[in-house]
Amino acid sequence: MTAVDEVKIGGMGASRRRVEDNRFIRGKGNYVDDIVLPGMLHMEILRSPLAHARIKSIDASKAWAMPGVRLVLTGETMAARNLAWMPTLSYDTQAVLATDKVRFQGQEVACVIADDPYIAKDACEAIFVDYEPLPPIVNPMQSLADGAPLIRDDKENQSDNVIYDWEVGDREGTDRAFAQADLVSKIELHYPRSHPSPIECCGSIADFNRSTSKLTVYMTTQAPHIIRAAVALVAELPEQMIRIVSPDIGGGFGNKVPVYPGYVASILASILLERPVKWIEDRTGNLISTGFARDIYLHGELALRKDGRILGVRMKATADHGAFFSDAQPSKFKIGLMHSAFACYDIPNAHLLARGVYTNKAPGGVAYRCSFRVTEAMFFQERMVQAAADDLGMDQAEFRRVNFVRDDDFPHRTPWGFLTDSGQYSKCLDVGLEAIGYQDFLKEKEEAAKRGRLLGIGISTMTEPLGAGNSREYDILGIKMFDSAELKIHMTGKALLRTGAKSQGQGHETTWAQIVAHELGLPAEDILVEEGDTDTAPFGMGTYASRSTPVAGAAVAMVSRKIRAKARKIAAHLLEISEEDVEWELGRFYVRSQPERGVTIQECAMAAYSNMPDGMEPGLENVAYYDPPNLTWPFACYIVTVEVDPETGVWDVLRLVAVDDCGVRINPMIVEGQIMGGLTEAYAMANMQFITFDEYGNCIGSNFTDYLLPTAWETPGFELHEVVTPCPHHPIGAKGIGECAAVGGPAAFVNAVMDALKGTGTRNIDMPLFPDRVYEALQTGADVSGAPPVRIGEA
Ligand code: MCN
Ligand code: CUM
Repeated sequence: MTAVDEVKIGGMGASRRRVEDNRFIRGKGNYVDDIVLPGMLHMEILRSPLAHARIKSIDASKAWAMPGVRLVLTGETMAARNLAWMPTLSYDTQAVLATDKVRFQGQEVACVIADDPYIAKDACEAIFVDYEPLPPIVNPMQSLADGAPLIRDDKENQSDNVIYDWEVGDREGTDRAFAQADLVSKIELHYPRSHPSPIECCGSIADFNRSTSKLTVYMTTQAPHIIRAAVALVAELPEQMIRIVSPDIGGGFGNKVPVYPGYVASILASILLERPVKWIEDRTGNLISTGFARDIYLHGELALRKDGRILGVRMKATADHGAFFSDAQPSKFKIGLMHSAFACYDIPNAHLLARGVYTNKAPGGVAYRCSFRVTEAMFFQERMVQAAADDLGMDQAEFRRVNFVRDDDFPHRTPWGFLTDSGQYSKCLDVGLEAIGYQDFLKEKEEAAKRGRLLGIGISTMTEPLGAGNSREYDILGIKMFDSAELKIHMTGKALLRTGAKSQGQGHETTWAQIVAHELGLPAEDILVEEGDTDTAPFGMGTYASRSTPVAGAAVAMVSRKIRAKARKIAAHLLEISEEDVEWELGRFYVRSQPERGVTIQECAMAAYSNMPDGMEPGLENVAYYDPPNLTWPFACYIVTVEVDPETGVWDVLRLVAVDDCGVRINPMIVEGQIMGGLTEAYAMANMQFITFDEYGNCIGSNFTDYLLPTAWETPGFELHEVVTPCPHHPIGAKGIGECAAVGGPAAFVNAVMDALKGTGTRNIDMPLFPDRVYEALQTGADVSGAPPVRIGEA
């Protein structure tokens, strides 16, 4: 007998087809809106049309009088139960339903619960709110100006619109580095707001059962256990009486991490009415009120030596958080992991100064395919790097290579204190340059220029921190960041695996089974994976920051090893030898001196229930909680070539080469899918996705005719390559991949267009690089800002 063939059983490295697609491609997914409970009522939200206004009064009498209306909730109703405000994940407060003022367009003002959603919607429109308009603020410059109206006058010690001032790094050392520099390269950048816009909007069905006192909430959440804890603490309900179920999720991308007013209101409504209450957000509601990301202004400086070495980096970031500071991020860090910027470069000195401000916009800064502000960090980094190479007159690939952390330099401590542990940065760059035909393209570009054609090449290289925690450094509201897996091997050798993560489309049902197959030799198809129900799943922090593979995936490997350790004892018993004489090969234990005498893992499973050794606890199941020693640090190199039409400013992608190193790949096909999805989003952000605010605070881009999602038609082709540097501390050597391409991609597109415009004087065009912006740059040779307009005059 020989060991089972790992690829055949769908183990690690197999491009196993996604098991979840059996239901998804048949239209049989089970999303929140698919769930119908007996006696279920429907909730709609009335939102503010104004960005900043005092609420003088709310008259809901007409709504109450409409047939089929069961309940109208306003700020006043909520306040009576101490629920008008809720804590955010960043130690701020957020209005559930407005009481005093509205602070952004789209803010939740009232909720109607009725027999059907149409009645609820009509009744919302019958509510009369008397607003007294106040001057709206749509950008931080305005917000910080003298005499700016105070947005958060609800907060006791708040006398201006500043949320935080935060600093990290060595200010003096960095100043010294700048004093010694041959050249200082400076650039002003704005990473505009963007929106995750998952296909399924947010929603919840709260079902409070008075007779059992149990509250069940089906909801679109990426982190069910955190929600359970939040409900227990905020609503003061006993935790064992709360069950959060996150069924199939139609994409999350970070949109479904925070706690939204709609969830809270539906829960209260169900408790008051003792009936299930469903809230399903519409598209505009999703786009204008939930999940905004980015919106950071940067003044960046690099201290450079003539030979190309970076001596120091200075970043001054101003983050526009909108009306409430509700970022989901580790507590210690005010501007997320912005200070992970430049981690792939060997830089002795760095200093980051960050300021967060309130504006009259929806809460922003919620991560969108971004491990806590890492998308902004890497975008700024790579835009600064390209500008610096240009300022030095140095080749942009060479400039990167000169400054990369070398392969023999790990573990490497970054100037902002992160520890990176592995990578082959130059190799990835080489693979990319080779694939794109770098030298040939430079020649082609020169030739084309002679004929008035504008070609450009953009590079983006970065390592990013994926997989929070470890628990020493990472917590959210004090809850330490680790994760879990529970594995139950049934008598017949089939298994049930549950984790504390929660897939939103990433394919966990497929890949987790592959890890078990790799560890135990059970066929992947024999392992059922379940996530998302707090009554059954082990406690975990959920899925975001590409933490599932680094943390929950590691727990899957560890729990499998616990099972294997017990199975080994059973094997020794079955083979009637001592445990020391038992050897393991995939799927089978055997006698060391007699390899043909062995028992399969399935035989051990049967024995665990029918023939266990004396004194052994029956059964074959276990749970593992995994607290990673470090983050994982995947690396990526994205290279884009473009042609810009000088007459129109339109730019087309010629080629896109991606080289990703996410360590060992569990399922290469799924990894490639993640990369392609991320590159598509990166392209959308760079090229077409525009969601902003006019001077009155009206959200522009509140529907899919204005906020564009790229289809296969617009999206360029991708050429994917891989390099594998196993993660030294992860049990199976894997690093996260879920966000890399969305994080590193945007700068490659912008750098390519800016490279085509080199010599015009323009140093930056803010995303999205619309043709009119590119055209303006070509005409003026100046930078083109995409910041929302400052309002002239009074309200
Ligand atoms: N994987 C692998 N080998 C690796 C790393 C990952 O096979 N070395 C597989 C994993 O097992 C998993 C997938 O790739 O099936 C992504 O894994 P990972 O990098 O661990 O990321 P998460 O599962 O934690 O997913 C989160 C990440 C985030 S934060 C956003 S945002 C995002 C993303 O995933 N949202 C997505 N990709 C998404 N993809 C879909 N379809 N939908 C979303 O909402
Ligand atoms: Cu950062 S968006 Mo994802 O972490 O869910």
